[in-house]
Amino acid sequence: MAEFILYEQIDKVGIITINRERALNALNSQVLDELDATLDAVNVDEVRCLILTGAGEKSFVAGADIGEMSTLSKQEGEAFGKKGNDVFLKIEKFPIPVIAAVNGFALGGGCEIAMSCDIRICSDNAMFGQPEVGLGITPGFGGTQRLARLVGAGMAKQMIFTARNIKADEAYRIGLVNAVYPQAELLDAAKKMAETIVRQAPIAVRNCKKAINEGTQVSIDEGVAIEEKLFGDCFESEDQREGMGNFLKKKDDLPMISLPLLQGYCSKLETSTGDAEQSLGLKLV
Ligand code: CO8
Repeated sequence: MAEFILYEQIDKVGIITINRERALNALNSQVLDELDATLDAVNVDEVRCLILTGAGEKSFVAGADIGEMSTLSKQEGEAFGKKGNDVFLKIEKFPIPVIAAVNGFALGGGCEIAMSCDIRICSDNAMFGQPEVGLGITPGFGGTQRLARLVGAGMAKQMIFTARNIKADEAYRIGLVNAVYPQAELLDAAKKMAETIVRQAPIAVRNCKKAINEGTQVSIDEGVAIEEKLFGDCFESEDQREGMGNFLKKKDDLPMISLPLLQGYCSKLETSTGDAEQSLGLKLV
């Protein structure tokens, strides 16, 4: 039984909560191990989207545990970096989408774990930053890499070199988060987004994640080749047959109208037959 990680499944959505509130959910080795084990235990045939958040209303994750790091040797430092990186890469490559609901401080390792998720939304009291250089270290859980990829090298360098924390509105402005919500509404907003995702065709969603993740690391030619392969993979699947079948069926179910009638109607409204067909939900016969 995990001490610092809570896991809850609501229908097809899994919610992972980092639950070490007395240390503002800072990541020590135990938290990382428990998070790793929790991810391994998620049944991805049942769960189609994950939400990652922190316990309480003050902090998402206030970084890697400074107490634990303070006495590390060079080798131990590197090993601790690898431990975090392995878990964060597992999140990034997780077969289903992961939404970070950033409910407060996301500093150092906290900003880094949020960036390993597919989508970030945050509360209005959230604060992001990579304060490592002030502690005499570099970001060690992927911050130099993911921040530069997300907000551009110039902005990432400014944030990392100055160790300046930024508030939710600035994080939104630079594209580090997709949306900002009042604290009390954040988790519901994350659930709503997750519910919208789980209503889509699951194989297609997984393939989109893979195509974006893999495609953004390579040339455009290689990227579109990755997409072609994953696009092709969707065909002959139940999702594709059902998804396209439903669309065509809906078209069949539309009320019918003859061309002369539609033309007469359109000339009165001064609109095109195509527009009228669409906006009125009619099928031309
Ligand atoms: N590590 C350990 N404990 C922490 C951390 C942390 N990162 N952050 C907060 N805490 C603890 C505090 O020590 C305190 O514990 P206690 O009550 O026992 O004294 C408790 O949480 C509450 O914190 P504060 O009293 O400081 O709360 P405030 O509201 O006054 O301040 C802050 C909140 C501003 C978030 C402040 O706690 C702070 O600055 N925390 C540190 C933030 C930080 O620098 N994070 C980056 C850490 S470095 C990092 O993440 C590197 C990642 C890569 C590692 C690679 C390894 C090789």
